[in-house]
Order: sequence, then C-alpha cells, then structure tokens
Amino acid sequence: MNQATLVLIKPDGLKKSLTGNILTRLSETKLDIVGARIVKVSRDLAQKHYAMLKDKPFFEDLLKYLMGEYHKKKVMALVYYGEDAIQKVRDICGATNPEEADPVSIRGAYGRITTKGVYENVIHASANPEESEREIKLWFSPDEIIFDLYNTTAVKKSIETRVWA
Ligand code: IDP
Ligand code: MG
Repeated sequence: MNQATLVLIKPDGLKKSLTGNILTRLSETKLDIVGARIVKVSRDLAQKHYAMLKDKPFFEDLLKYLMGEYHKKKVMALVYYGEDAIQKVRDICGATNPEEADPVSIRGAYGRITTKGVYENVIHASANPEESEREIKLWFSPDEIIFDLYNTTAVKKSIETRVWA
C-alpha cells in the first residue's frame, strides 16, 4: 500500500553536514520525495510535533534540540511517498536510542547521546499512518506537496503577508 511519511533531518544532522549522506541512505528505499522544506522551527511547532511527549522529563531539552539551540536553527523536512514508506524509512533510521541502534542504520552511524542525556539521533521519521498524517499536515501546507495527499478545502484569506521588496 502506498503511504506518505514525514522525515526531519534534525539540527545535528545539518550541523554535521550529513544531509547528503542521509538522503543517499534514504534513496535506497526507492521512495519518492513529494515535498521538501528548510524550516526554522518555532517553539510552537516543536511543541506540537512532540505533543505526545510533553510529560517526559526530557521534553524541554527535546524542544531546544529540535529548535536548533544546540546546533543550527534549521531542520530539513521531507515527505517520502511509496509502497510501505513508513516502515521502510523507520528501518533505515534505526532505534530511537542511537547507542542501541544498529550501527548500519542512520542513527547508529551518526547519532550520539550527550553527557546531558539528549538523544541526538539525527533524524525523525513518522511511526505509523496516523502519526504521518498528523505530522505532514503540521509541517506542510497542501501546495507544498506535489499532489494532494489528503482532502483539501478552499478558504479565502485576507491576511497581510510579506513579499520581496
Ligand atoms: P522516535 O523518534 O524513534 O519515534 P520517540 O519515542 O517518538 O522516538 O521520541 C521522539 C524523540 O525524543 C526521539 O527521537 C529522541 O530525540 C527523543 N527521546 C526519546 N526518548 C528519549 C530519552 O529517553 N531520552 C532523551 N531523549 C529521548
Ligand atoms: Mg516518534
């Protein structure tokens, strides 16, 4: 079954210039990239993305990590699409704890746990279809993805917006 999944190259991945290596590893899946953005992550976006972890003791550090306070203030967000996309990407990412991840996986190869206990595991990937839909809708608007993954609705907006001067 064709599925979409959200991938984030986290700030440590960008800081360590791992973008190319990670995209190359992900290309082994033969999945299609259907959306891509470089994002400066706000606290609000980080909180929404990791909302289910809000009661964890590491939550505040996790927000700072995703916002780039320990590395670079940017994340690369991608949507991959194709047969069994969610599991294929999760398999290449490896386990959450980078010290326990298969050394051949992305997290096993490039991740670390800091002395402060932050899991710097380089990449995020959606874990299941409910999560991928929620996350893709959080990180992308419909027009930023090359086809309509989900139903859309037209709304008229008359908000002030910035354009190039
Ligand atoms: P996942 O990223 O493999 O789906 P989740 O349990 O959803 O794992 O956790 C989200 C993120 O929170 C992890 O990728 C990692 O950055 C961080 N995290 C999870 N568990 C811990 C922990 O025990 N200590 C520190 N950070 C953690
Ligand atoms: Mg998760």
